[in-house]
Order: sequence, then C-alpha cells, then structure tokens
Amino acid sequence: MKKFILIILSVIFTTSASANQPKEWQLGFQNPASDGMRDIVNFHNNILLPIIIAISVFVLFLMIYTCIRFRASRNPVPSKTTHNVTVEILWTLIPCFILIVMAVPSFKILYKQDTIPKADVTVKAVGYQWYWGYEYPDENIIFDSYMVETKDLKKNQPRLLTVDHQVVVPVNKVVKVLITANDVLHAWALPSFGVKRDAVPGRINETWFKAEKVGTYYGQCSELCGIKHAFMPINVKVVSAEDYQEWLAEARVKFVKEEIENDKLKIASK
Ligand SMILES: [Cu+2]
Repeated sequence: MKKFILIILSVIFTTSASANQPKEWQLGFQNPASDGMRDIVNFHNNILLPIIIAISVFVLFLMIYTCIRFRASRNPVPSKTTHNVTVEILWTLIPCFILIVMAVPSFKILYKQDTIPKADVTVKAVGYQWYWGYEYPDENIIFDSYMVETKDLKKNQPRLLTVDHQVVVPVNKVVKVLITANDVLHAWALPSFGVKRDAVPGRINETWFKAEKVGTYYGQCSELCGIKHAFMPINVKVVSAEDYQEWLAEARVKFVKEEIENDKLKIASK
C-alpha cells in the first residue's frame, strides 16, 4: 500500500517538476519551453481533457442507467421501440458541435506553428541510419551527432538520450530547423518545444521554435527507421547569446564544412 501511494505521489510530482526529458512514471507532457508547446499543453488541459472526461462520465452513466432501468426482471414484456427522430437528431448534432468547439482552437495552433517568423538561426537536421547530421548553413558548420553508449555515459547524462555533439542554439531567438533524410524516413522531434517533423529523403521540411529557457532538451527520432531507430536521440542545448557566440567561434574551426571552404578557395584562385 505504501509503495502504491509513493507511486501515485511520484506521478503527481514528476509532472509538476521541471522536465525536459522523459521522467519515470511520467503522466502527460514534458514541461513546455516554448510558446508553441505552451499553446498545445493549454489546449490539451483546458479544452480536450474536460471534454473527454465529460463524455466518458456521461456514457458510463447512460450504460449504468440502462442496465438498471431496462433490466429483464423489471421489463417482462420487452419494448419494441426502434426509432426516435428527436434522439437521433440530437446524437448527430451534439457530437458535430463538440468537434467544432475542438477544431477552432486546434486550427489556430496549427496555423500559428506553420507560420515561420524571420529566423535568427537556421539549423539543418539530416536523418541517417542511425544518427543525426547537423548543418548551420549560414555559419559553414557541419557535424554528426551520435548517441553515447551506456558504458560511456558520464554522471547525470541520461541513457539513450545523450549524444556526443549537441545542437547549440541561443535562448529567445527564432530557430528555424530544416529537416531532411539521407536514406529512409526519420522524424525530428523535441517534445518541450512542441516540434515534430518528418525527415523525408529528397525533401526539406521546416519547422521552428523559440526556446525560452537555457538548458538541455532531449528528443528522439519519431519515425520507425530500422533496427537502431531507438538509438538516434536529439539533443538541443539552449545557451545565452554570449555563450552561443563562443560556441560558434569554436565550432567554426572544429566543424568547418570543408567543401565550402575549398569551393571558396577555388573561386578565389580563378
Ligand atoms: Cu530515425
């Protein structure tokens, strides 16, 4: 019993504690770290959940009521009723009305997410079997991001979520993410930012987010892409503007995209 209470308590508290990665016994979403995700969480908590609960309770009540009120012992001669126009119109119109109530705010959120504001930083994510490759097209940076094996994890690094090279982005800036794949379908997903887009070979999908808090955020490939689908996590490190400049300076040297450099040299020597 004590264990059961502990489990219930942990469920309640893990959902309220700050989370940017999955927690044990988690129920519900990870804490939002962007405006877009906050919209989604509010929509779910304030509109969808009440509707779902109300419908479930109502249907349960109808079933219990029917079982008692129309039981065989109380109705020795069964009713032969087959149609009731009023009831039929009601059970068509009321669900339509409920769907419209849900659709309006839902479309608002969809359109808001679909309109990409002017980007401050552009990152290109390429899905490979089985890791992510990243490019900063404006900065001439390119690198691959592999999962860190369990045996190589350092303290506080989450298993199956840690990568060797994180995507680094500045806080409170619009980050546009171009997403594609090189072999099969993958999907780039980051729950705290409410971001998930398919990575399709030969096509570029785009999405965006604006991180509000400095921190490390974890996501995973969200399209079944083969045997190591579970082992290509996504790490985004959100840092202050100064730290971002510092990282850029380092990354421009460490992760320089040589073909572009070579092309530039070629053009210069002509
Ligand atoms: Cu994948």
